[in-house]
Amino acid sequence: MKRLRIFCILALVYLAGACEKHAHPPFCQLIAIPQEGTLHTNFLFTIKSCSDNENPVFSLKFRWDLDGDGNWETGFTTDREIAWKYLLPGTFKIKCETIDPSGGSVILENTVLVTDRNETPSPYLKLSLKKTSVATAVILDGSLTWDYEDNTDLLSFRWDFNSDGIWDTDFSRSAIYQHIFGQPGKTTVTMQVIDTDDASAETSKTIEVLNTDNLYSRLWDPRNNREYPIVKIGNRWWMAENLDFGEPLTKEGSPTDNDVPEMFVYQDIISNRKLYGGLYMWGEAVSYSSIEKAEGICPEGWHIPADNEWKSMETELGINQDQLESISPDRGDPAGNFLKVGGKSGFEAGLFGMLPLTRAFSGFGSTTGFWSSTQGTSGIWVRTLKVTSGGVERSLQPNNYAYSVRCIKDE
Ligand SMILES: [Ca+2]
Ligand SMILES: [Ca+2]
Ligand SMILES: [Ca+2]
Ligand SMILES: [Ca+2]
Repeated sequence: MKRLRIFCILALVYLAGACEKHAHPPFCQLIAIPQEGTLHTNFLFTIKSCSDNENPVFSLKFRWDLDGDGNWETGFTTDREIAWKYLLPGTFKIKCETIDPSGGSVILENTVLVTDRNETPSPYLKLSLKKTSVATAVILDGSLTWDYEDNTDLLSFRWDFNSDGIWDTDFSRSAIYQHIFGQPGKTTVTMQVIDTDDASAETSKTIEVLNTDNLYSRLWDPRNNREYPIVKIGNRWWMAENLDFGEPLTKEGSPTDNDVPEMFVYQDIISNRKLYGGLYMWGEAVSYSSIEKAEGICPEGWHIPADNEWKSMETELGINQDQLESISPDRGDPAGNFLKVGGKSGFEAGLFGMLPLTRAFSGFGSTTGFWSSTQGTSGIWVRTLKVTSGGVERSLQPNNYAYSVRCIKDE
């Protein structure tokens, strides 16, 4: 009898201990981000760092009262995160009841402050060009600026074209402004926007302004989503950067007429294609067409310039009729300098070298060459610029050298 009593007492103690053990509630943290916001703030409430003595933490479930009014906004779920916006300002108590499968439960709490203060506008500025000239009007477009309380047409904008801290316009309701940057060089333009409740914000963009009286614009090539600056010399538009389109081969590779545009990239370093464009054998440049002004690998509506189109451009740069036919390396000096980076034509030819038959990249920093689509008796007409000369060399070169490509817009 005594034994049985002892056994019962032990059993009760054990069961009580077990029950007590099962009563252990889970432990978690309730984080609110941010702690303070407005009627537009998307608050994020997260349950973190859970532990539970008896159950795996993934078995815990949660339900939420997000405004402290005692009504649960959700049922029990395993989601540990909930986003919430408030319709009225105030201080809100957030409660999260956490239960484990053994029936243990705990209520976690946090508090957020919601005010109805005015939000500052979010300015967004887009420039119609990344590169421009001192002669070209650029569209400064702030129309994608937005504000929680005001429509964009109620916002006011003003501009500091050189970011010297002195506003160059008054406030105006127009989000779009046209401006000619008269100073060459890199310049930063700042737009300030103010809402009807006097909250303001600023944003800036940098633009490169070239010292040429020729007009600048841009060409977008949808084939590889590449944008090029373009310049109008005389009455024709030229690419103001080397073409960068095609599949790179290493310098030992041999391009073929295979419907794949193939090119070489300086030093076989792929990232150089962005900086210097591709180097193309002539067949690839003209897509194996022998027709003058072939579109070749140019974007639609553009083509590989004919020898005569180069000559027309050179005439604009002051090369006279007698010199046009010359094959002297110094032909038309200083027209070659006008074509180089920083030159007054805006053509911006960099001396990025070429790839001759020896298959060693050569001439970087000292020379560059551009194809024409015109064949001569013993080669292809090419234009070459050199660091040692102010001329534009016009020469016949083998079609299996690799030169840069500048496309010209169709007439
Ligand atoms: Ca509630
Ligand atoms: Ca506002
Ligand atoms: Ca200014
Ligand atoms: Ca090919």
